[in-house]
Amino acid sequence: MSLFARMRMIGGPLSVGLVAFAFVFLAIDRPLADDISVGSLTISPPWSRATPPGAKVAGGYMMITNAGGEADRLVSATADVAARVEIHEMAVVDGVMKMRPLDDGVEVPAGGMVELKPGSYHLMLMGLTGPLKEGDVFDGTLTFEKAGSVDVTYQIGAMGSDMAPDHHHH
Ligand SMILES: [Cu+2]
Repeated sequence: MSLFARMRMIGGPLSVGLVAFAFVFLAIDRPLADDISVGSLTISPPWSRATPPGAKVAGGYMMITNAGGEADRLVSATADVAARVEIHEMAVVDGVMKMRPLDDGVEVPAGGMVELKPGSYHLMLMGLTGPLKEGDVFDGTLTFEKAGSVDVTYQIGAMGSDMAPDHHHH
């Protein structure tokens, strides 16, 4: 066997190893968002979805768990990429999917949870200042009737995605 062939035999597995090593580092390098606590509430890392050029609205999603003995209520939100944020509900009315603003916000039941997700309750980010790009983040606030206000950071997932960008890490 030539020296060259020997080197290739060693080099093959070595380069596979290096590629695997690089992937591990990439995975570690990406900061994983943590749950957010405010009062008796725990909020999963909020997320949104990439938008096509010219889009003026985007959704905002998260899961809110209430460990307390009293119901709370998400009453308003802001996002630094949007002129304003509404709280919406999506429901099938006469076979047609429709959404409507919830002026009183959405309840987080005592000892229970509410999930804001595509096709259900969601935040509606209105008047986007620009397209949302996958992999970017933006800041915002959530305000609860009892727990008060909390700063949050949204991760932007793929266009049309129906789960949080870091879902597979859990
Ligand atoms: Cu909506």
